[in-house]
Amino acid sequence: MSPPSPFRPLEPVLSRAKGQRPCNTKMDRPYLSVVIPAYNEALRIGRSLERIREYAGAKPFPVEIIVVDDGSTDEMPALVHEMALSWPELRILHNEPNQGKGWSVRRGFLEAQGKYVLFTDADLSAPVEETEKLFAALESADAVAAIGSRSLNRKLIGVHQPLLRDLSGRIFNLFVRLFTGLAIRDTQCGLKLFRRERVRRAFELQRIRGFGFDVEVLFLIQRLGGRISEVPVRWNNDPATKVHFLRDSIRMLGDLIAIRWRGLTGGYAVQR
Ligand SMILES: Nc1nc2c(ncn2[C@@H]2O[C@H](COP(=O)(O)OP(=O)(O)O)[C@@H](O)[C@H]2O)c(=O)[nH]1
Ligand SMILES: [Mg+2]
Repeated sequence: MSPPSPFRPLEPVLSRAKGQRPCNTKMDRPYLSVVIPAYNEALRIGRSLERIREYAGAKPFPVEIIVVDDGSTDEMPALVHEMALSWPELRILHNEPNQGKGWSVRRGFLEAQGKYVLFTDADLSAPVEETEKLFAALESADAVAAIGSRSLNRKLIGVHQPLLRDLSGRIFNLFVRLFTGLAIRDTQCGLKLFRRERVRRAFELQRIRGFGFDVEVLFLIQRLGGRISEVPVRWNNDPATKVHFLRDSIRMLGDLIAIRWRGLTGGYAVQR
């Protein structure tokens, strides 16, 4: 893969008079939508949203932020509502009750209006600034999805995942390749950028509600003829986790079997 070029907007959609302040108001159709699935993230989301606000504020285009509160029982919804009072581009959707990360990302994606949709974990283990690399890869690889990867350049990993998670991630990836034929080294990184219209169908067809959804969406994008670019990104693992290792590993293996089964039996009704 060619090295990422310095970021520049993909199209001159936002030509503005010189010196004019970038207009980042509710009136503008967003160019980028940032979808954040969040479950009981009161302790982490405030700081992450501030960082995203800084990132978005430096962009010459409108950015909307969609937090999908997945039936949280902590203070997170109230906290986000409060931040939204002074940030009109921020909104929050509520699931009642908890539906799962996959279901939440899908909901946020289908609500998003941007030409591009970024999905990021609430803890920003992959820093939001790495989105620049994803934009560059979308452009240079003529891809419809650019996905962060922790496997392509290990030197970019500052704080690693715990050994057991890292190892199980590698084994999971072998199963992903075996079951889906996806030639991707890391399907699970929580930073992914999409051209919205080009991958919309894949998200509509997505059914997996939990942590295995990334594989399904990528599988569907590929099935529908879209190109996926895998991009090495920085990663500083936040050790707090909502993942129940054993329960979720078993579920994710079940997800792979389901994807394989539906793929073989025409269960996705994919029409290219
Ligand atoms: N919507 C939703 N998001 C979840 C759920 N569990 C975790 N998440 C989100 O998924 C992202 C990654 O979770 P995290 O606990 O950091 O997982 P890890 O980094 O893989 O250990 C965060 O944005 C979480 O809020 C859930 O049940 N529903
Ligand atoms: Mg995390």
